[in-house]
Amino acid sequence: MSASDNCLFCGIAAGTIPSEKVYEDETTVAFKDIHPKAKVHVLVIPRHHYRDVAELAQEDPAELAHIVGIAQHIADERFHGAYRLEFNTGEDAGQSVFHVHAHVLTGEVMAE
Ligand code: IU
Repeated sequence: MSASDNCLFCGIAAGTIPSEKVYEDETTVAFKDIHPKAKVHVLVIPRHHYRDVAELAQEDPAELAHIVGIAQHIADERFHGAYRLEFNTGEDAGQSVFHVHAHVLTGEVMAE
């Protein structure tokens, strides 16, 4: 069994688990976080399973750059290009889903 067999976000990427998608292309999916922490809170994920941003950066840096570009595009459309981008990495940093995801927080002025 591979790491992706029981992965929630692999299911969302494949469309077998429902989500509110805001963007998708061949390699990447963006969908609304179910517990939004900002007016706009979108998760951007590669379709391919990587555990965290460190593994993604190592294995497919072009995909990481693509994810940043999608975050920028969402913020350009929703909030004049201003956004916060978070990759929680490791359980002690708050990572709870071990399929890399960028939190894109935007749509309102953010406190520090
Ligand atoms: P974290 O960085 O791994 O803690 O982020 C996981 C996020 O996934 C968190 O913000 C959840 O609200 C979100 N999420 C989701 O959008 N849909 C789900 O079915 C589940 C978690 I489980």
